[in-house]
Amino acid sequence: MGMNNTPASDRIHIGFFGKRNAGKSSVLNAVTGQNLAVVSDVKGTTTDPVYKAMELLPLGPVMMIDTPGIDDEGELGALRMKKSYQVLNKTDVAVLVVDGTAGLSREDEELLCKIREKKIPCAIAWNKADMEKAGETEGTERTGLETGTAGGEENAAGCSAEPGVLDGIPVLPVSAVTKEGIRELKECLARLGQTEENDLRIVGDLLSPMDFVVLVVPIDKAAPKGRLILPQQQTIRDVLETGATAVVVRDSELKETLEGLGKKPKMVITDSQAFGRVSADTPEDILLTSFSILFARYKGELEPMVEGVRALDEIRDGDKILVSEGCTHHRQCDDIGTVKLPRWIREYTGKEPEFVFTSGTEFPDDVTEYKMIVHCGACMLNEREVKYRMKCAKDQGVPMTNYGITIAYIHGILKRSLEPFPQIEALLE
Ligand SMILES: Nc1nc2c(ncn2[C@@H]2O[C@H](COP(=O)(O)OP(=O)(O)OP(=O)(O)O)[C@@H](O)[C@H]2O)c(=O)[nH]1
Ligand code: SF4
Ligand SMILES: [Mg+2]
Repeated sequence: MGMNNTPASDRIHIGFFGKRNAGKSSVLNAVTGQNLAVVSDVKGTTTDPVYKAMELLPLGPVMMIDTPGIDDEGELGALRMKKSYQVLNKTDVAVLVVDGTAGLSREDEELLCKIREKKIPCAIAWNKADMEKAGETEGTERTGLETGTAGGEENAAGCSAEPGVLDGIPVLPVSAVTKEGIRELKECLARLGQTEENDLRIVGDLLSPMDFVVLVVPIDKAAPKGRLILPQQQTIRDVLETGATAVVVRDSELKETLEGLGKKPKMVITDSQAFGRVSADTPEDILLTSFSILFARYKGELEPMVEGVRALDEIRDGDKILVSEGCTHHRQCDDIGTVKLPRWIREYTGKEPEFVFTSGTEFPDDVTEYKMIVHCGACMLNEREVKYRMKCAKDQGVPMTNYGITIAYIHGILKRSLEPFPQIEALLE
């Protein structure tokens, strides 16, 4: 089935937020047409974010996320709220579900503030419209969902918004029970989720049709069985899309392959871990770079990450270094972050820094205690989440870099691997 082939990190993340019992889980179920999330009249039913990858027409591959209520009480409640706010960091489109019979609350307003601050496209689902209707006098039939009309504007200050717009955010009356307004909500989400076509390429913009590119993929025990990892697949795909030729080899076959190719390749792209050997086996007149550098550039992070790695030269004994991984099940990352990287950093700096590790969705809000942050390749995180983490670091003045760039820097090959990008290479001078 095609729909499961889109990597989670490339899916548009749609998060449903709101107070307990507003009907977040119910509206999510109605939008997806599936019973994905548990619904009940007990407040606080959803205690952990629930993720579901699916195809949502007319938008395409999405990640639907149900969240715990943002008005929870007590210590456990605070923890649940924190989880919801963490989801917000990776949300591309937010749906604020409001119990229309109760109106907009202080918690809703606070969330809207955050959503605006983060510039997340948002819609308000004014839920339980079926109940509202029961209380209405006959003949006051609403005209529906004229998104963009000024009708709701005057509600901005008050708490009794009606269908229309609230501070530029569309407000849609829906009922998870009768399904009224659900189709309109879906269409609205599709509009909000449309990202500007970006023409960023992984490597294609550096190639011409019929160029040869040699990709070096070590098949060691850390490599997943029976397949290539996603960044490798995506790079091959991008090479092919350009009309260039991808030759894929292990590091052990690179030298002979280059000799036997009969044509000088435009570029060699290697896994960072094999950089040492690959650099030695690749003649100086062939451009050499790594998957992680290409991906950092693709995500717009190459420059800050290259700047960030220089903090290694200022490390002293006892300085704290945060090593952060994007997921908790990471066969392909194996012991790089926890074992090898700390060893290499100790060897390179000749110092004894203190390493602190986080993984998965944990990423500290306050990173001021760290001298630098070394993040994994973040292949499982979506763009918004990575940008959020980088912004945290930047706002607090903490240099941040990634594994691949750190490994290349420590082994003295970063400069060479930046050759295809002269402006960024210049940062190392
Ligand atoms: N009449 C009516 N009831 C609804 C509607 N949507 C949800 N409900 C009811 O409201 C209650 C709460 O719904 P949930 O979907 O569990 O609410 P939630 O926001 O996910 O709540 P928590 O997970 O506890 O934060 C349930 O009893 C639902 O049946 C609606 O559109 N109309
Ligand atoms: S690079 Fe990060 S997100 Fe990707 S598998 Fe490794 S630890 Fe997980
Ligand atoms: Mg729920």
